[in-house]
Amino acid sequence: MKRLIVATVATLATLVSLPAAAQFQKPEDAIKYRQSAFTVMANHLGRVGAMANGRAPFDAKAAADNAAIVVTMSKLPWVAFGEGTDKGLPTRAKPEVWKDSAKVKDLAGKMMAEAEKFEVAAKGGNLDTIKAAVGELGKACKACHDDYRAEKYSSN
Ligand code: ASC
Repeated sequence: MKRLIVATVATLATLVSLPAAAQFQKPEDAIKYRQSAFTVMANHLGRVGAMANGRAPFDAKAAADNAAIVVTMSKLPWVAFGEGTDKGLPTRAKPEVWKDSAKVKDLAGKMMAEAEKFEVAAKGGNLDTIKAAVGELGKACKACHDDYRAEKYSSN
């Protein structure tokens, strides 16, 4: 019991004292984390995208719920692009991500802002407005992918 308490306190102390960027024990943990966040974000955006292009019936409540998830997820990947996380698992993040970090930060900020606007649109319940917001958010995703995401996964 005492050992468990010591171990728990030690773990908590590490979590509290490390900066956010150091919350990952290994580069592969960071890569897995950011890929997971993007995967979940894309999935929930895709559900509304399907309503926007008529592949799924429009469901205003589901659109708003999915948009809220997109906003939450949009905030998560960035901390997992710390120094040294360019390698460790196959990744599509180009080396330029770490060279142009100010640009990437700017693009990430724009994407998060479009995600917020998308949520406002989704809560409004008007399909045409939602379609436009999905389009703008998609453009903000693409703006980063164009320069910073490779076609293929690295083999490291
Ligand atoms: C999505 C998704 C992306 C972006 C991108 C926009 O729904 O999964 O990666 O939008 O395709 O061009």
